[in-house]
Amino acid sequence: MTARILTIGNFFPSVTKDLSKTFTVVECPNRTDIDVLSEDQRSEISAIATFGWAPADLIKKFPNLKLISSFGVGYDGVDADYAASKEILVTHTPNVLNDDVANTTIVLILTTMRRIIAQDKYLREGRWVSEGNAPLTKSIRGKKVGIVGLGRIGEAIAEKLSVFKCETVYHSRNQKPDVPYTYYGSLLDMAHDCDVLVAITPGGPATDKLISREVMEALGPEGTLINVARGTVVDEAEMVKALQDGRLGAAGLDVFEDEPNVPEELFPMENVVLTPHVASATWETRQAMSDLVVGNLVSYFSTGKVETPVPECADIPGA
Ligand code: NAP
Ligand code: 8YV
Repeated sequence: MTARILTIGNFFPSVTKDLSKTFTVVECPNRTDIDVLSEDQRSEISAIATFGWAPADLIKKFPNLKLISSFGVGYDGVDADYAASKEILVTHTPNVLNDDVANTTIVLILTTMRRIIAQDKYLREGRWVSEGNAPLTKSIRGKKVGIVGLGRIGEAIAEKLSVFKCETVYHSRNQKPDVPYTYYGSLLDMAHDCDVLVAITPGGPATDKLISREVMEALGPEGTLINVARGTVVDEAEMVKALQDGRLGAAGLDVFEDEPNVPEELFPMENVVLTPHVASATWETRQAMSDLVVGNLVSYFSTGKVETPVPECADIPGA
């Protein structure tokens, strides 16, 4: 009997097509479809492909699960510790998205600092004609940019920033050997010294509200906050207040605490640029991520080894 794979969510058609060459695919486009599966059907599932969602309660429903292949590099919605405790492997899709996520970050920095959305609106409203030239904005050149989380994507952002002649510094729990960027053990000190702060850490409890009111106030009225990590990494309610009061200068945000809901107070703010969690959302990158979701499944069931396990599963056979 071929292995049965459960797909949760709307994957590219190529994913179902590729998986069907080797496996029997059970599709659940909506999470509620899972409730319709009988106990027998659930016990036949050997692996799950999912968009970053597999809490312990879901994992418990599948007694013969061997592998969770998650789409996305961030897997804060997958209970990897619980999975590992049950010898279930978890994989994710690192590296293939570094370039597009870093590009989106650069676009957000520039769009926010140069007020491109507001400038476009100024022109369309006829204000160039009626009021003359639009207000001046801030240059990125020579600015100090603090990266919170100099991992795979953080490093890609730092490399791209060098083209703009920025001074890049970083904060993470561990200092990295062999990187040409100044390390700050204290996030607060780094925020105080920076013009721009870029959050690009994982989500989850360890980074919950890491960008606190104090950090935003240290960044200050002239500072720009960019969040491409997870909404939970920034204290969103405090961010809204800080932007309203002018204690924080500007923000470029791709991720939010309660997606797809975004605080409406942000909508009229011309110093804020909002994108709907699209940092990796190009056809090319999403195809590469899809291929890796499939690749991990095919590799596991044909060789016993996966391509890109998450660190929590390092000790499980196949990782
Ligand atoms: P990575 O290589 O694992 O890098 C994560 C970095 O964050 C590391 O430098 C890590 O260093 C640091 N970090 C982790 N916990 C921290 C903490 N509590 N305080 C300070 N720094 C901490 O991951 P990646 O591939 O670069 O991806 C990073 C994240 O970006 C993903 O997990 C995801 O949340 C987000 N992302 C968002 C999008 C989007 O569409 N907006 C797309 C892709 C990824 P230390 O361990 O030394 O602290
Ligand atoms: C994903 C992301 O596309 O990789 C991540 O961590 O946030 C995005 O690239 C998104 O999570 C959709 O599942």
